[in-house]
Amino acid sequence: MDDCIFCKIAKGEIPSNKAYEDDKVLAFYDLEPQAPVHILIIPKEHIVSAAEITEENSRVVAHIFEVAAKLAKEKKLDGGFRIVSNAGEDAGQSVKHLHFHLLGGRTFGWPAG
Ligand code: DGP
Repeated sequence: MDDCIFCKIAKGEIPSNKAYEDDKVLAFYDLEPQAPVHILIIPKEHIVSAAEITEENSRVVAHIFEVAAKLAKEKKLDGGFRIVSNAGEDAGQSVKHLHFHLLGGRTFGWPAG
């Protein structure tokens, strides 16, 4: 996707503060952190949102959760953490490339905050 900002970040065309990278996924620090630790984990392939996860592309989602668990350990989020994926307008998804927010380092309200 030529005009997708997260595709550009995944390709290194736009710089990011990386937390983890391999051939399938990239994790980088959110520009507008909502918690002491706020990392975005994205598939390198363009998937619009969680609404577009299928049998064909879901393997990378499992991998993203493995990376999230590894990062949570690395960042010592021993008290807990939250993983959020906003999908679509009602959820406030602002970037139309599947991403998972890994948030930690504070306590969280439910369902928001
Ligand atoms: P969402 O609202 O769920 O679509 O989250 C998108 C997040 O992406 C939001 O927390 C801000 C972050 N973000 C947007 N553009 C950039 C960028 O260019 N670099 C980084 N590091 N984060 C970005």
